[in-house]
Amino acid sequence: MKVSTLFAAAALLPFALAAPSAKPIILRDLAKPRFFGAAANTTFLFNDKNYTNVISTQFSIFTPENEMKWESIEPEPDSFTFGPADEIVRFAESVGAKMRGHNFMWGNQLPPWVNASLTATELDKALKNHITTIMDHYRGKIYAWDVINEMISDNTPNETFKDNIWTQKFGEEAMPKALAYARGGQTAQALSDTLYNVAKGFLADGVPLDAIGFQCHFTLGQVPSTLQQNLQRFADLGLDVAITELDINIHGPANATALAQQAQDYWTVVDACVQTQRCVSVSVWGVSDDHSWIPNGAVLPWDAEKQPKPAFYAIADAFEGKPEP
Ligand code: 9MR
Repeated sequence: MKVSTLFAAAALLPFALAAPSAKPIILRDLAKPRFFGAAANTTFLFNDKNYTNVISTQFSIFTPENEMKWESIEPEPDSFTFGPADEIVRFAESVGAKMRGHNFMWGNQLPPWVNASLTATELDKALKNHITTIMDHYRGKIYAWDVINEMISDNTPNETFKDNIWTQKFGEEAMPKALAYARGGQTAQALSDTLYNVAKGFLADGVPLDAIGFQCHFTLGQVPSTLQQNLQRFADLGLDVAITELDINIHGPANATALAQQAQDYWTVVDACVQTQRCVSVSVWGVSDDHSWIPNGAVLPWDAEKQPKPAFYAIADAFEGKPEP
């Protein structure tokens, strides 16, 4: 009798000691019916407890930061390394989150064997095999694929497509080819008019394009004021749209003023999605500032200690339809 009383007392203790706290803010819940996502990275997934904690609770969709890129997943011809990407897919399943696949056709992070010495026919065969093998492996597990990544030239309107192995070998047939092999899309602003015309032309030609992803790697204070309009015009073509790689680079000291501006910028981007009926998700490119591809930009909604920054609360407000901070 005495023992059980003691147990009960011990079990109650933590609750008794815990300060009464407000309901935790869970962005994946606030985002509904949209998804709130992050780029996930196996280097940190189970190796940084606080990262694991945030990534397990806040997101409803993940993009592998590098694990599905060509050099990682098919480093040798027809020899696939699915392990690390599978790890993220299993993790997503375990927390009830969806997956974005990233990516099939890109000029970067290609293995040495995918090079200009391949003939167009050989490259075509390799592309088809790459896309179909990976899609077969992940059949039913991927909500959306970034089939095409960064193919519109930065030098538009002088040039429509980037100069890379795909455009060198296939010319303007490159993107339709990838989409036809995958049936699926991705890209972004001054590029946007070009992309818009390309997308419109594709749809008129019956190319199976479903959606456009907008990366949104922005500099502090420079979110385009036309973002929502831009999302809307693609949506009006009958395409789904998504914010796929959001981060805001402070480029300087992360003082209170910068953090407040960053919060406002995050709010603006998330609100643009919320105001666009066909915008299906907002994904941040990473989770916490210490594990970003931009090492010193304080770009993400959680700081290096995995504490929520003002941007985190601004995202919550935007998903909830509350005014900007
Ligand atoms: O965040 C990724 C970083 O870890 C890689 O080193 C880099 C290699 O090119 O790619 C980064 O992710 C890119 C994404 O795949 C496509 N859009 C731009 C992202 C940032 O460079």
